Amino acid sequence: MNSHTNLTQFIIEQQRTKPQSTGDLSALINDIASACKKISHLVNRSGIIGIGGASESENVQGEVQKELDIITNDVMVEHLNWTGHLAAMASEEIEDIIQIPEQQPKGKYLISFDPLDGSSNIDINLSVGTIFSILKCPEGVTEPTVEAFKQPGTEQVCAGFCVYGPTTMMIITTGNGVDGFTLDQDVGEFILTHPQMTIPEDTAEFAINMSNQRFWEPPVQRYIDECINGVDGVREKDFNMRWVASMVAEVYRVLTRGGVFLYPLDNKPSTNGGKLRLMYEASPMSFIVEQAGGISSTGRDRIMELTPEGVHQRVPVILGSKNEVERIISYHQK
Ligand code: AHM
Ligand code: MG
Repeated sequence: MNSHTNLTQFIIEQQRTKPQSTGDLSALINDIASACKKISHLVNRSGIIGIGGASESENVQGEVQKELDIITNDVMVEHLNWTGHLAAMASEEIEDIIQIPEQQPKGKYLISFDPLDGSSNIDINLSVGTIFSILKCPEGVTEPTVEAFKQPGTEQVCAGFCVYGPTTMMIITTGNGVDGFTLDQDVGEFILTHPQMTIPEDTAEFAINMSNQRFWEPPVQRYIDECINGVDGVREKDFNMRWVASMVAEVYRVLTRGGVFLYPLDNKPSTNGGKLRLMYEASPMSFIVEQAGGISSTGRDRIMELTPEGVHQRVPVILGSKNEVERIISYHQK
């Protein structure tokens, strides 16, 4: 492949390696990429066109929605509900499953997405993103309900995210490693710039919201204390800390230079067992992280093996560099 391979070429070339492939998944990934280009444009122009603020509504989880949360959800739905590749959709912003309109053809896939992750960062001009997870609709299911989505992360056929930062990037996996594409704004194409991304096994960088420290369990308290003690403590090395409050930016950093990202179990009344949602945040990010050689766990269970109990179920997330996440898991076992 030359250095100017674009996303369309890349997925068609991958599709040709699987003779039984119908091309449906490739077409669906292209549809998602089109939606993400539109979202990138809207995010970029949000201040100018006056859509950067809060809306008057709350989502199902009681969070005040940003105008862009609602607009980007509509962009995803409008790009995906008529192309014939999906049987149903689920979104962070919508309580129930989103059905395909009756007049449109249905396809064989299900998608879950967070249309604008990290949207609290919009006002302050930091990175935000879109996360998605694709499953096969179970055989024989023509009217999918939430039950159809209750599949463990190991059943994902594709996962990805787009980060709208200094450049817009799309990161995807279909189970053959992780590839990163940069949006060339001049020609409107995602160009393969980061083939086969891998997460270094070791790191000296952690990311956690320290303001929640008093709510954490002892294993996480212990791990972070040891990092902070640096060369003077048992780890005998100094650690660096980052917290962007935008999972897409944190996972992108981990994919690029390693690190560990934690949104752990806590006893904060508002989160009730973790903040991040399994179906459209934790599960797709776990697929990507594992495909890049990292580990993703709740501290006790491999996130990829969890079957969602509902669309908006929350789980603790600890992911990143292999040796560091293994250490944190071992602290949970003690
Ligand atoms: P969101 O989907 O409503 O944006 O919430 C998810 C985000 C993650 O991107 C990020 O890791 C986390 O919330 C930040 O939470 P906090 O504000 O507690 O630091
Ligand atoms: Mg989110």
